[in-house]
Amino acid sequence: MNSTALVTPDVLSAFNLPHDCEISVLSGGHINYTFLARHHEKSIILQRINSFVFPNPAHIMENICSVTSFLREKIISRGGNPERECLTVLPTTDGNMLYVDKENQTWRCVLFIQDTAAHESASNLDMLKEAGFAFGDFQNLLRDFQADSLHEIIKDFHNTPARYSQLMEAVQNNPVDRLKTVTAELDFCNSRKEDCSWLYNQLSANQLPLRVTHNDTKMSNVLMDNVTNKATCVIDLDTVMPGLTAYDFGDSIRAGASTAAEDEVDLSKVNFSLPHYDAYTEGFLKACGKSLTDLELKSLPYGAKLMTLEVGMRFLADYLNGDVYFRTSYPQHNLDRARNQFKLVADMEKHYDEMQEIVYRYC
Ligand code: GN1
Ligand code: MG
Repeated sequence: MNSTALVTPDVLSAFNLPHDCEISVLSGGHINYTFLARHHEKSIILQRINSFVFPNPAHIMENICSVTSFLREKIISRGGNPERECLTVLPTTDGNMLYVDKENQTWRCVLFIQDTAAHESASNLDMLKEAGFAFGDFQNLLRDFQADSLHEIIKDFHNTPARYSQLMEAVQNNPVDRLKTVTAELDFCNSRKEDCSWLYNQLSANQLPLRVTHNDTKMSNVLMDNVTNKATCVIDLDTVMPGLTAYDFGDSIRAGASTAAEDEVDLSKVNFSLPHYDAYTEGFLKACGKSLTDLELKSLPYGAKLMTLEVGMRFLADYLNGDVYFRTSYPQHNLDRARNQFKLVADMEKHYDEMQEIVYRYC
């Protein structure tokens, strides 16, 4: 089915959009459906929220609205343009942040930021530096926000030992009989079981501060200005929650310092790039380095390794569970993604000391 058909006239009316809008799909995400609705000069983004992944969309919108209004004030007070530098949620005609359609699907609408684009990967190192700066700035602007006032949208989202347990549960249940195909991948995870707990233990012992984190800090979640190539706005705020700096830094490195796409099957093309890591780290620490504790700085490279291992375990668990969480294009898609991420983990482990040195160089 062409997914643009999901955008029914009712959905358009709910957000006061004309029925002859031109609708196109904005691809990239594995979870929500995202559409661009254009009408003459006006463009907005419509999203159908995945209710399996996000059972409480109202909580998402509460988090997004409180974080964006806080950011807006900060952006104004430093002389910026909040409509370009911050996500703006557009309410329905009756003033709600969400619309539930006849199929019981939940929709929201945000302002499209003109002359910007989301890029799946960085075409040069400056782009990575920009993305690093944008996510570091996001964190820095929110440093006085009461992190624990936010809803925990997905429980244990970056709790790596819990993700390991979920993988073990999938192994036990083996609901679609795929277990026999993943022996090497499970060995890889099992031999890193102890590593999974490092960040979690530091957090539990109050050694690392709880921050407002984005939790899905890939390149494509920063809009870049088409003219200046500067990072303009951090988007996809669904998973903004209390978390650790190492989650955001780490997830960016996972996605941005790989030499190949997340589902590249030729693993000889999947390598960890130190120059990419260096560029991102420079941008990130320039924006927020001064507000990080010594242990937070030390935790950053570990975050890169753990976020990569973690999403690899999530892909593997979803493969074993029959692809119920991440959208896939072919039966082995999640397994290919998992293998790809594990290759990256192994590569990061080889470069760990250099990763640590680069952090200290920029702080
Ligand atoms: C999902 O849908 P997308 O691409 O924004 C996932 C992230 C993963 C990412 C892997 C809510 O994000 O945690 O890192 O896929 N989001 C959720 O590409 O699970
Ligand atoms: Mg996302």
